[in-house]
Amino acid sequence: MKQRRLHDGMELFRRYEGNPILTAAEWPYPAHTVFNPGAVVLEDGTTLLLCRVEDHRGISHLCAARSENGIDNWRIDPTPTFAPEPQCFPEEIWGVEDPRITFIPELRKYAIAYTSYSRGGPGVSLALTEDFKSFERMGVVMPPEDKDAALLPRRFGAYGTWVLLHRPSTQIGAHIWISYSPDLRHWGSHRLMLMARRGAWWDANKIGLSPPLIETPEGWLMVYHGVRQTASGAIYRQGLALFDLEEPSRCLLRGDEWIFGPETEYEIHGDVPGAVFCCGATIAPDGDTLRLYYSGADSCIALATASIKKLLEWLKCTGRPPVLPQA
Ligand code: BMA
Repeated sequence: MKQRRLHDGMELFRRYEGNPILTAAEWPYPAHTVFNPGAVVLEDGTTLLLCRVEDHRGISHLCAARSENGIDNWRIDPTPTFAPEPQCFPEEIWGVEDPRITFIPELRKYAIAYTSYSRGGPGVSLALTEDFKSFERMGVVMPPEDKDAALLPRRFGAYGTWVLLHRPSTQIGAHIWISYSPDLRHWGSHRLMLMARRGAWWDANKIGLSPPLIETPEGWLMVYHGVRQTASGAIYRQGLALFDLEEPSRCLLRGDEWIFGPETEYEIHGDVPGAVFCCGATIAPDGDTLRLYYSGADSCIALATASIKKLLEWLKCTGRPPVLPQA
């Protein structure tokens, strides 16, 4: 029985009983849906969610919600915190979406990698902030079609290069790539990091990063989403992989089964039924509880928690090094 529990990935995450934790109904101004928040714990212990808010035109902006305990009593900014600025940044003409936040100790700033929805499709843009009030936009760092990006928090290797994960859509499918930069502006040395599987798999053809990578003593823990196309639409589920601490492009282990998928009413009914999608996670004060802030059906924000130790145990028990890409 014990063995069975350890191998059952679906038991790793526990949904907060008060889900959903944030919906458009709580918003201080008119909003169609709120979802896909970036998440971070600020220096004073406050949890900040930078939520994607879709307005009644279908255009998204970002709005900050803050809570002392990361669970309830959210204080929501009274007006949009980070709105598209297409006059100066034409790539934001159809909105800004899906922020992933990384605190960069060297800069003493938060880096936000977000989707800028341009006429050419979704691309990746970067912005820096110290306080989530004023923002320094760096513009497009990965041209369309590319999304699901996040920075790692420090430089790597002898040349001290910054590292960005992202998900371009190419002729060979939608896989997770890794790219390097000397200055956060110019990116190169692009390479495949994790490939979508093929055929009947839950993560066939299209995968993408969920929250930014989580640093653990065993390696960088990746929660990623896989998209299964079915006759009645796509199913978005979450899976796990582990990467080398010093060489984050090197995958050590990948789980075969998904560990979190749509089940509840608020995950199955909404604008995109059957999508559990995630851009942000934090670690609770106990140092082990991962708090995944995710979207139910692209319509609301919910919370699920898991022990990082147990996620790693599960990966070590059931995961395997990935098969190299086929030529
Ligand atoms: C992805 C992104 C997300 C969205 C998800 C599910 O491709 O567009 O913004 O939440 O699909 O619809």
